[in-house]
Amino acid sequence: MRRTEDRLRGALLGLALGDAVGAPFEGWPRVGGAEVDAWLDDGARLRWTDDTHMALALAQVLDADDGALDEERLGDAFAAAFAEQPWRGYGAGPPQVFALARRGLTYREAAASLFGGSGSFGNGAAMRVAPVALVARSDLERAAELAAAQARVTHTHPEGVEGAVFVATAAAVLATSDAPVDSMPQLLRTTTERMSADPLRRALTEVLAAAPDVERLTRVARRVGTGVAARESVPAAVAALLSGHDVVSTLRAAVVLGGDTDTIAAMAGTLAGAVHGASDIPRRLLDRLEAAEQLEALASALLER
Ligand code: R7I
Ligand code: MG
Ligand code: MG
Repeated sequence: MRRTEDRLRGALLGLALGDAVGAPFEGWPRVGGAEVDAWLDDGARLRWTDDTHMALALAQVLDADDGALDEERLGDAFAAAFAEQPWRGYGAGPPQVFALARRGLTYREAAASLFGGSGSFGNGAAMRVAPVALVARSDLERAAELAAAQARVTHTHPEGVEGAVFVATAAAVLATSDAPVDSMPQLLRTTTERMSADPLRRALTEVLAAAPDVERLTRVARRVGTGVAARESVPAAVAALLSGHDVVSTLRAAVVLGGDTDTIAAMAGTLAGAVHGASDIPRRLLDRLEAAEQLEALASALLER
């Protein structure tokens, strides 16, 4: 039981650490391993971006709502966080949603109206979803429902929603399963089979088929892409997870892919934290991580409920 709690806590801390480790490289087409290593060894503060900022708001609402999720309350919490710190590197979509909601639309209506009425297929709902795993634990139906509900506040495109459902259910199953680490691809295959949004599902299936060959995983991830679309960055995060042997090597594998590095590393960190646990994260990195104490306290609050 304690081990499961360490792993769930690892999902939330892994998200924030990955976000902060990847942040300086966001948008680089490729990143050298030596550059990531130099940053990991640097003493500077590890500052996170919108990915963690939104995850904190989600965690606070889940805690206050006793594990339930009121979409309007969550939307208000996201909007308030953005109004306070709009410089955290937000995507273009969420601020538009907040503006439309201020004019009277529900958050879900506002989100659905974006991008010509298709809703966002960005990774914004998947990057922030870790707190859902701490609430749902081994209840994968609950993880899927909460992940989709929190997604639709800003992302209604099926791929935007399913990216979040995948990351949440994968984190929940990885943290609560007794299966050995080398059976991860099999566990994730089961999670993938629940999905229907096709380019995303197909890319995930390709990544899972490439494990455990690290070179092949990298090749598939580069072919699928490392952009802000959930259909690219969520499979890239899984490729990094399956290329790493602990939290730090997973984050390194995520960042060297380039592209949306903060978010790929945030999602890879969510999953690697769920596998290896918070206790696997080196103290020297936690000491550098912005608001680590707040994140740890929120994790405890969600786990104590
Ligand atoms: O998904 P979102 O919150 O962005 C998250 C990303 C992460 O990398 C963060 O670190 C931060 O940097 O931003 O924001 P959205 O604006 O909803 O989606 C991201 C981008 O994907 C959009 O700004 C569009 O460029 C693109 N996009 C779409 N383009 C065309 N049609 C998303 N959905 C669509 C679409 O339906
Ligand atoms: Mg970001
Ligand atoms: Mg990003």
